[in-house]
Amino acid sequence: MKPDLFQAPDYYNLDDLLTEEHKMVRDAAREWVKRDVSPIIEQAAQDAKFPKSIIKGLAEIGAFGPYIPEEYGGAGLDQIAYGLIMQEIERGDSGVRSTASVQSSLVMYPIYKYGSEEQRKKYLPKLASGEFMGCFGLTEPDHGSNPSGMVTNFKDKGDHYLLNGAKLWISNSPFADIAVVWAKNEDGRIHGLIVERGMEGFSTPETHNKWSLRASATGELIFDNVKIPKENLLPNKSGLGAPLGCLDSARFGIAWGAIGAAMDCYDTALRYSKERMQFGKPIAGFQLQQKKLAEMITEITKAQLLAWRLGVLRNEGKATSAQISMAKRNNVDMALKIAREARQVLGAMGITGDYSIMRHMMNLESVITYEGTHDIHLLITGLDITGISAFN
Ligand code: TGC
Ligand code: FAD
Repeated sequence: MKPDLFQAPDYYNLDDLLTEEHKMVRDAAREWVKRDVSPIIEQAAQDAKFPKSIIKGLAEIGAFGPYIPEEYGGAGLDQIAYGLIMQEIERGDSGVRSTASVQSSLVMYPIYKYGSEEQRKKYLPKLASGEFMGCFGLTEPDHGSNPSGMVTNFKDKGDHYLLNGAKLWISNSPFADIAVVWAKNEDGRIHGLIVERGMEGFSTPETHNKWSLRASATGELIFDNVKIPKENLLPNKSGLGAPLGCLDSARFGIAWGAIGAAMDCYDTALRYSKERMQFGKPIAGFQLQQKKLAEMITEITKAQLLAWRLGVLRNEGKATSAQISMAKRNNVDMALKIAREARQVLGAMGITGDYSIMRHMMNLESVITYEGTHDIHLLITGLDITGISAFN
């Protein structure tokens, strides 16, 4: 892997829209990625191993619960700071951002938002420090885009619940200490339950042979008559809206994160194109390469503006789920297209692990699928503007 010479593009002086705190948080994350992620991430991806050594650093830069109040161990930051942290982490690798997204928005957020005070105190500080790692179980083998059809269920057994079923494609599951699991009660109502590693009948086999997000661990959650203490039910919200509310927060983070991956691809391609000589001049001097690079920076700039405005709306409590869907869909698609174009700018070198582009490209194939596929987000926009659902 080449040394990390990343320079962040800011074509429209977007830094002027950020506060000093935003810039401080962003720069700390950027430095950490350069120092602790870039040197090890390519090997971790090649080995298909989640680099556990980065957990401490993620906690230190505030990536676990950036917007969770400080009294529960979070960083107490606003939504734009959260977005900027995700952007910087995904600049390093989407799999590392995945780990932070899941911990923050899919584990800490539901415990903070829907949990009891006892649950908040018990879990949130340990999740913020990385002492506990968590995962989020919504997707099932037969229910991906349509989670309302889930079959994982729990029965009230008087002094405990009995949980049965299975979840698939779960980020962090192979090493998570706790899982926030969505399951139906006897009335078919969806609830969140906190399942702890070590509970009898609970196992988390790893999913192997991924060509994407190789530095992130993915696995299953299997529940075979798992006894869940009653105090582990999230008491304050039920129904599909509960897990979907968590997804809003995670999708917002992805809308920012994808910009980081795109910025890294663009920056790498720009630098390479100025150095690589063909036909007696740098390839950056050819119109076809300039077209690629000019379109990349245009799309990155548009995505930055979209994310920033969405951050303002989130800070004001005004962002709708459909607005978040639009940003997730647009920005991930933008990043994937840029990764493909940037890869071509590097010619054959672009397919090697000496550069980050191909890794970003393969990672983004997962990012465009998880947290709602590209198609599902389009249908969410379609429903929002027409009032007619085209899901079924
Ligand atoms: P629908 O009838 O539309 O809604 C059911 C209830 O939910 C409410 N709702 C939302 N609430 C909060 N946020 C949202 N985004 C919401 N969207 C809907 C809605 O108001 C309703 O509430 P109520 O009170 O009336 O019951 O539900 P539907 O069954 O028609 O489904 C809609 C659809 C297809 C959009 C939804 O199912 C969906 O988003 N599907 C995609 C599934 C998905 O995104 N899965 C992600 C799994 S987690 C993951 O991928 C983590 S990857 C992590 C990483 O590594 O980074
Ligand atoms: P399907 O729902 O089977 O979709 C297949 C295709 O059909 C897609 O192209 C989709 O767009 C299309 N389609 C589906 N329905 C419609 C429709 N109504 N109209 C038009 N087209 C449609 N889930 C979790 O719960 N927790 C996690 O931590 C997690 N991490 C993940 C990590 C990775 C690496 C990956 C790849 C996935 C992860 N997921 C996780 C699962 C992810 O959210 C699902 O893969 C995603 O929601 C899509 O579900 P599916 O794969 O079953 O595809």
